Amino acid sequence: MAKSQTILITGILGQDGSYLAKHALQLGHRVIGGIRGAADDERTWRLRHLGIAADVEFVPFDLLSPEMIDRAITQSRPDIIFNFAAQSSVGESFTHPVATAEAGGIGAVRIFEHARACGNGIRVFQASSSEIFGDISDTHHSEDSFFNPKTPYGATKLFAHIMAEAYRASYGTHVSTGILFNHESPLRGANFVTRKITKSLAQVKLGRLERLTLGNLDARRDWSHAKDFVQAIWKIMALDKPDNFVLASGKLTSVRDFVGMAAAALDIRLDWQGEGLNETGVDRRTGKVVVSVDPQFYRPYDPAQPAADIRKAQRLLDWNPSYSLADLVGEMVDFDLKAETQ
Ligand code: NDP
Ligand code: GDR
Repeated sequence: MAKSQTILITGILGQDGSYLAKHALQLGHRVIGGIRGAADDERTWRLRHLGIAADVEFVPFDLLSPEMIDRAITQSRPDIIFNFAAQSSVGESFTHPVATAEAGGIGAVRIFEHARACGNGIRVFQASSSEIFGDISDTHHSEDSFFNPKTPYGATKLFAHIMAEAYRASYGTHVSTGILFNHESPLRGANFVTRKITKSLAQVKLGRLERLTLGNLDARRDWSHAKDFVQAIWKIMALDKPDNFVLASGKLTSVRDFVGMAAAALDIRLDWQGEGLNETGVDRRTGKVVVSVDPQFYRPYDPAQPAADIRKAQRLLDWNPSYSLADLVGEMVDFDLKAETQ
């Protein structure tokens, strides 16, 4: 992508949209962000943190509004659309399944349809998710695995994923997908487990919070840095042929171990005691319980996440994650400690 292009990013106020906007601006492209509601200081905090809020143009955009989708794309005339907008919380999809499906499923198809209908070669990136794998017995998840999601969020993302393939096959539309495993950063929403952990433990360290309460400590996830994924996503969109790519680190870590790493980065030595709902993390120095389990954070269904197979991305994108999990945890903890003391 040598010449300057117009990039439309839906969900630009979220974690991935913000990092992608920064990446595109650094490369000299024009960035237009689709947002619902006002671009006020509170909602643009990620763009402001990255120092790019003034460099981005905004258009009104809501996945639930066909008119707004059409108007945003017609007015922006983008070369590439990065569709990051979605109700992105798996937990929340259990309480809002219809809104999750309408936005992440039908909303995505409306974008593909616009790209097809305008016929001028708009490229679209669709953010698919490792949640589309669901309950499968393969040891490694690749682009060709069987998909068997069991959460409303996962089913929604699979619908959009398969529609992306249908648009490629049926109409030749340039729609690529990233089957994204978990990726985190200091800009991660505090409703996701990693940021909840780093933010809460920073508060515990500063004496502002008694304890961090979590759900399933045994859940394992493949956590990468969002910045690494943005690099790969950009490479996907530079390929002449649209395709699907699994992006991940290939390493699984439990929520319990992530808590241990974040605590260690804050110089808190944790001893785990008890089991199940009675499990606690005790600060060895003070003897106080600083981590406990609360059933309200358990999900009705929480599929295990087996290891990812990232060989296709390694081979065709010449990509590998550059951040270790320890680097990621350290960066998140530093950010939260600083934010809490400002
Ligand atoms: P975030 O939750 O940080 O950002 C999602 C953005 O979507 C928010 O800016 C939100 O806007 C916007 N949005 C939500 N609903 C609508 C709607 N109806 N119309 C328009 N915009 C809407 O997510 P991430 O940046 O972490 O993820 C980006 C994408 O990648 C998402 O689609 C997510 O499902 C997917 N994904 C993410 C992974 C991860 O680990 N981060 C892994 C796999 C997939 P507002 O600011 O107004 O709330
Ligand atoms: P996930 O991320 O569901 O994988 O979806 P999340 O951080 O919400 O949960 C990861 C695992 O941690 C367990 N968990 C908790 N989760 C939250 N949020 N809060 C808690 O208190 C808690 N305690 C334990 C969960 O049960 C789960 O097993 C993310 C999102 O970014 C999706 O958009 C994306 O598609 C997937 O990653 C891949």
